[in-house]
Amino acid sequence: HSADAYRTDLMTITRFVLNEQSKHAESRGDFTILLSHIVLGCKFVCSAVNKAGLAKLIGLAGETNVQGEEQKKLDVLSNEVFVKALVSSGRTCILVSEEDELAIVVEPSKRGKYCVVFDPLDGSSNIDCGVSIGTIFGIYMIKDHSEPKLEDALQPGKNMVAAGYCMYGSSCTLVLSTGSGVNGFTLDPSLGEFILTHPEIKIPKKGKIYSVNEGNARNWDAPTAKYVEKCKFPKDGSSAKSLRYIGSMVADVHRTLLYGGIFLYPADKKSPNGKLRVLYEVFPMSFLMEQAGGQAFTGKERALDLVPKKIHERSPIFLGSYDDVEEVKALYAEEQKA
Ligand code: P6P
Repeated sequence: HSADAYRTDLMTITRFVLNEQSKHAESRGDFTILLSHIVLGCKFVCSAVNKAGLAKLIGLAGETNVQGEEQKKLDVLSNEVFVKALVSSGRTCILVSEEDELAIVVEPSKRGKYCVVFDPLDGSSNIDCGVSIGTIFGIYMIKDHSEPKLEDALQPGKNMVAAGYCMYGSSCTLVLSTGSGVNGFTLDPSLGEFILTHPEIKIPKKGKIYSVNEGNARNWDAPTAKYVEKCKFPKDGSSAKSLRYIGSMVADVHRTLLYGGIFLYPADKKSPNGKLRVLYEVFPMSFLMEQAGGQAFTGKERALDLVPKKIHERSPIFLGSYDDVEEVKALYAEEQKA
């Protein structure tokens, strides 16, 4: 009976958010409207990514983005889709995209009370070989005042009201937190709806997997080197962890969230702040990890406490199962004392 009930009682992401919404008496549906526009963007990118091979969308757009990386057509397309969807929602006032050097201030007639930071297509270097890639986003509420200011986007991650990612892989999965837990939704292409498939995701307290680019090992600092050594040659007789590294943050983080373990992109001599961007990679993933019972650490502090100074600044990040990140914190604390 329960199976039948489930099939007819489809919990779509929109219904889910409306239910969440009803818990906040004062809200007037603005967040639901904003989210529905983000969902629309994800559906579009999902279809474009799946058609990429056929539609010859692959290949360089000839321009390079602010990161100095070759910009593939799908990057450009995805960014335009999300910017247009967010502006047309009428619920945003300032946007930060990985693809745009400057923050986008929304025209006055279309302004709302949210700031959205996003990477429209993270892991895009993997597009051509079909590895899963994704959209990552974080949402802040703006303090009421006349003109949107850059500091509205430079808030610590703990101020986020919501965060999530959409992974474009064998299926299209959207993982979202609005501050009371983490839920996963899978796109049913026949309905064009995201259906609740992973209710109340909780990350295992400890995991058996570590996820890092070992190719950078020569440049790691001592605590990171010690931690990775411990994963490979545990002293306490426990079994070594497995290494799983896809090189696409959304895919590596999604696996970590569901299976447990730790994902790390540490600082190294070449990149003292690591590689991943604070606003639209580190903060949203750290927000999700904490909401799922895990934690996120920069090597110095709780990731969500960091106050960014620039919209594209980077930070080292260690995130995942609570106990695994705790071990990293202990090693950095030891180094502080030494
Ligand atoms: P590396 C992809 O380009 C990305 O921004 C993240 O998605 C991914 O986690 C990271 O870079 C991979 O970096 O240096 O290991 O190739």
